[in-house]
Amino acid sequence: MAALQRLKQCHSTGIGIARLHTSSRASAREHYKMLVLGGGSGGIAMSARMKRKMGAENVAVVEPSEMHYYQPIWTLVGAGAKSVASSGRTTASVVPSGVKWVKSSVQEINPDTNTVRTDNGIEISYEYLIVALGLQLHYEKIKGLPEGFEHPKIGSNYSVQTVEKTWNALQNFREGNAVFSFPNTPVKCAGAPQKIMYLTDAFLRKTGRRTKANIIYNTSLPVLFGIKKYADSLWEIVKSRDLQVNLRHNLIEVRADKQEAVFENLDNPGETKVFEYDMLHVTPPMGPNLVIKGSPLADEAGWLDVNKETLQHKRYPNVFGIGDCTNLPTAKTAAAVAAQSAVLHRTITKVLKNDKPDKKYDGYTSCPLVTSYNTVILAEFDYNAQPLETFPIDQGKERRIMYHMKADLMPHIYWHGLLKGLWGGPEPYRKLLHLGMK
Ligand code: FAD
Ligand code: UQ1
Repeated sequence: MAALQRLKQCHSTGIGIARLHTSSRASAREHYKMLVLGGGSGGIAMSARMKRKMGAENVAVVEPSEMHYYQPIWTLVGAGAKSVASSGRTTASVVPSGVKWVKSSVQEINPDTNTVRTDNGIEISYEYLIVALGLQLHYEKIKGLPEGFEHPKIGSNYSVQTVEKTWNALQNFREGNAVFSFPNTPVKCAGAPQKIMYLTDAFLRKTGRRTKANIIYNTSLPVLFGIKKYADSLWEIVKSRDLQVNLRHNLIEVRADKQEAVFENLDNPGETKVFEYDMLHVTPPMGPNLVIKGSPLADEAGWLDVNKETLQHKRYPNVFGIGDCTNLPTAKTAAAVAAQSAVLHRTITKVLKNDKPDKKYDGYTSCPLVTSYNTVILAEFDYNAQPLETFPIDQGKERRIMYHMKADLMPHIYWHGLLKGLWGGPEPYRKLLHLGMK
């Protein structure tokens, strides 16, 4: 109950899953050469890189949450293959030593005066600013949520408060419909809404209940996945495992007391369809961070308006962006953050020397599409929606080795590589592995 209360509070205040802090230990010093907003994947990776570049005493990161989560593992937590505890570490342990952690929430960004105001009224000025505020989840945009999560049979891998509810619902499934949704907004990790469907299918087969289940994926999109090569593979899987896919279906209401989910048909406005469920997995609508949306840094839609090659802000040259909060036209993932962190490091190095940024971000992003408890299709692609694969094998195929990469190797790369500012994505390995190949 308390957790759900917090979920409601967080969504209305726009702090995502973060816990609110009313006190800050911001020191009397309120100016930093490099100020980083947000201590998630991008914010911590850039804090580590900036510490190396200019010394810890010149860098501060503003982040209200006591805990830092490795969100990609929540797909496996929702399916009972990992514990939620394994996904979190304290923020104190991931902020690079010596870098100032301002434990509060940014309320206002004023790039014309180079200042930021926090929720406890502190004004911090900066010479350079990196914005890494992530995106916001909007469960409340679906009628009946988030309070519907108080009922069983419903879960969501997208929030730490609801991810274990997915596993509960899966274990308690008896017969009927298992329904999975994909919202009518941009999302982070666009594969995650269907990964949990494949894991559900696998779990029900393993436990002998698959014949009693209709597995239904209702997506707002007109496609199963945005990149043709991987979509083709996924359609094959969907057909061979008897999974029902309904395109252009958008979840608008959950009647959790009756175990009913209401979808609208986006191709026929006004037409709605009610699905009874014995298990429902919700991927919430998502949108830009409201602090950015309310600032001069936003584009028309509210995302941070950055140059898609250099990650420098289009109008404020001392402001930079990384990750889910930006309007970079690629899929929002931690893999993209990794590649962006290397480019941004280089851009800032050049800007500090009054040189022109030279390294260009190609839109690299990756989505390990978990298709069972021991297989993954490793999608990797760029701005042109073209596969940009690391390994010289066909990654459109389901592979066991890629599952181990996702489940066992990637968390280490995240905690000890990306967050330490040492992992800038697989580009160097891709080049090495493709030596001599066209
Ligand atoms: P985040 O890591 O979300 O960090 C944003 C930070 O900003 C948060 O710590 C937040 O507390 C803070 N913040 C927000 N508002 C304020 C404020 N006002 N003031 C101060 N701080 C604030 N990616 C992959 O690469 N591979 C995957 O397999 C994968 N699977 C995923 C599965 C799921 C279920 C989910 C939820 C995500 C998955 N992702 C995956 C996506 C990945 O986790 C994100 O894209 C990545 O974490 C984005 O990093 P970020 O720094 O932009 O945002
Ligand atoms: C990656 O770099 C990354 O960031 C740390 C992820 O986030 C968890 C990923 O899921 C993937 C797939 C990559 C890309 C890495 C390789 C080795 C292909």
